[in-house]
Amino acid sequence: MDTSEKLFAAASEVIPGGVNSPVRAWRAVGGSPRFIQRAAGSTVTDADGTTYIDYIGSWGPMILGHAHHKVLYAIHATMRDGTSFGAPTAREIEMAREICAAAESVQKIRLVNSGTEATMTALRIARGFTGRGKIVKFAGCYHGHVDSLLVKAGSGALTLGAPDSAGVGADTAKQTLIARYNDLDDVRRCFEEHGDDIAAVVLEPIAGNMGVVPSEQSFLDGLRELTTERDALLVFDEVMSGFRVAYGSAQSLYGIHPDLTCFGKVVGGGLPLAAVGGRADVMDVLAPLGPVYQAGTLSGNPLAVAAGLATLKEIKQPGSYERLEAAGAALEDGLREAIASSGVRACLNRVGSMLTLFFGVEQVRDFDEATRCDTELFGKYFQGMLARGIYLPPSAFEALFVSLAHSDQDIDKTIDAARDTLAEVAAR
Ligand code: KE4
Repeated sequence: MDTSEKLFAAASEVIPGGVNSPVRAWRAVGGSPRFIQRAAGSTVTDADGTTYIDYIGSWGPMILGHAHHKVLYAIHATMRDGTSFGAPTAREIEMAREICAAAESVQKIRLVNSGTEATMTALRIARGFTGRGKIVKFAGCYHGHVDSLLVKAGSGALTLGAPDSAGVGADTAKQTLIARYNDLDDVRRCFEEHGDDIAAVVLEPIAGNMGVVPSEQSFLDGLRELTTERDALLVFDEVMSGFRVAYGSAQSLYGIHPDLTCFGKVVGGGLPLAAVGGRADVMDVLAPLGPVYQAGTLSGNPLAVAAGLATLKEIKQPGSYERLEAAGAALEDGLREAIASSGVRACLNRVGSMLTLFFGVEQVRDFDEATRCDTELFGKYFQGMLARGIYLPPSAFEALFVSLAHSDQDIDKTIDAARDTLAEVAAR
């Protein structure tokens, strides 16, 4: 047994499944998860000292690359004055102003500690503001482990083949209506059947949790029109796409103003920070102003806000998103060539620096098409790439993330590894 295997055995005695988040257990791809000891730039190094080019990037936050000196400095300079006060700080105003300036639709925000908290709060705000009970979500979208959103969920739930979690009460699930992603008629059906009781429609404007599946412009335009018409709120879950696909997030690419937006990952720079924000009249239902309660011991934590601000300041520099687009495009082109030369049936969806390779299918526009992909072949591809020093998300239903730290050499090495791995799996 190597060190990671020994650590996994030890972890499994005291942590369910040996991990603190299910997708990390590699159940979908086999083998024993690598226990990571350190990371820098585009690489992670495991407990045996093996270094890999990393495309998980902590599932999105590491857009600058790991251990960026400006982020580390910001954390270090902040922690000398203490780590948490449970009281307001000036830095939280700076973060709130930065998010409001970046996203036109956001007039006020509340900082929380995780994407799950952000989406959970967004639903409660929507129900409190509208006085209605039902929520429309889309099969394959994942919004964290909120009870009412763990219905036909993506990400780790889908990876483990459990898109509907146990433990979510039937009454709760009844309040969640499921529609097909990129299918406006399906949403209209929900409103025809439950229109006056729908508080909100929530979605990832660029889905990353059934693999990367971007919304179509007409779909989002239609959702905006329909929710406005029916006095329901439009909630964008940009926990993954926020500050990832553009500084103005996905909503700036589509020119849509949702009523509420959830942010996470990049906005915290790798520390626990997320946010829910939007129209001031909607956000003002939150306590202590309004009747919708929400709270958090570590909300707006000084270290997390400092790490997030340092990350946003750096990614905001001119040329950052152009570099991410160029690196993402180079990787996409190389992977497409490798697929073509291997003869393996696969398709690839990409938006900027987030992309997914789907095996065994020609296109993926929604959950049904995503779930037809060949997850077994993905497992073989994952292991082949790992053996060649490339560390991919251990699930066919996740996004691969390129960071500013990924060099042209990293991309070239990844493409070479993919070419060899695809040839290997095609030969089997
Ligand atoms: P967290 O509670 O994990 O911070 O955020 C939940 C969440 C909400 N919305 C979207 C669009 C998300 O992608 C996520 C979390 N993403 C997964 C990976 N796809 C986190 C990784 C994990 O669960 O370990």
